[in-house]
Amino acid sequence: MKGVVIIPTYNERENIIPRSGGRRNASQYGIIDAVHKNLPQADVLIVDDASPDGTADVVKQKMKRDPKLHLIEREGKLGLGTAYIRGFGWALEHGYDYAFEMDADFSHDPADLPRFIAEIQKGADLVIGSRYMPGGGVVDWPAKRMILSHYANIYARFGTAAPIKDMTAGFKCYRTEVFKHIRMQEIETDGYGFQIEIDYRVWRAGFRVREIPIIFRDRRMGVSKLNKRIVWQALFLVPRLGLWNLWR
Ligand SMILES: Nc1nc2c(ncn2[C@@H]2O[C@H](COP(=O)(O)OP(=O)(O)OP(=O)(O)O)[C@@H](O)[C@H]2O)c(=O)[nH]1
Ligand SMILES: [Mg+2]
Repeated sequence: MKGVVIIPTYNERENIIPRSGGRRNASQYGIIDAVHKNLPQADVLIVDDASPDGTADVVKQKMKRDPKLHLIEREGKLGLGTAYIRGFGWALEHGYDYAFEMDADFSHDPADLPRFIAEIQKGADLVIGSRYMPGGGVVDWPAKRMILSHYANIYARFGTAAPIKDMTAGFKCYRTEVFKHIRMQEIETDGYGFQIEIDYRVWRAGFRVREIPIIFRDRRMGVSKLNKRIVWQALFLVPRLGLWNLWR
């Protein structure tokens, strides 16, 4: 099985090349090396949106020595949703059997990667790394974000009726076959809304969705990109998906 870990980036230079100095312990790996270390068989695809901090330049430097690293550069900050859609298309074109969604900022622990593959091998089409099931959780987040995320998930689950406990999760693995059956070009949501909408569509299409517990940590380096627009978009998306259920 051929796999790729897709990592969208906007100003994540420090998570790709950690600051020099100090001992080189495991936590000082950059995210690309950490993925290779934990899942040596998979490639990595970075989808960068012309990050002003020069993220793409450091990726290009690494590519000279890393044949398993790939880069798509987009012309500006076009959002996480379309970055993933672009990456999914690329994974299909290049014949990968599975593709991951993963953040660059170490909120998602690269050591968890093999557990997702185990579920794909058992027959899952989409494996979601879930914070809201026994064994899962969130560490180091400010109380405000914990509360927002918790209620957003209750709202999304009841509003869409999808039997998924963590619908805003962004650490996932898909069998790429799934991408052939989901009309990606219809998805216009970004951020959390994107995660909810794609999970909903995969579930509605009859694919096998499986959740595994993960611990999510606050970003290691760099600044947050969460904004109000993303929250509002997710708020309006849920009733829209709920209405779809009644309609079909
Ligand atoms: N290509 C691309 N990547 C993005 C964009 N927005 C966010 N990302 C990346 O998507 C991943 C998740 O975004 P984050 O900003 O970490 O979202 P979050 O975890 O909800 O919030 P913070 O960690 O607090 O910022 C990170 O790797 C970001 O660099 C975007 O517009 N384009
Ligand atoms: Mg983050």
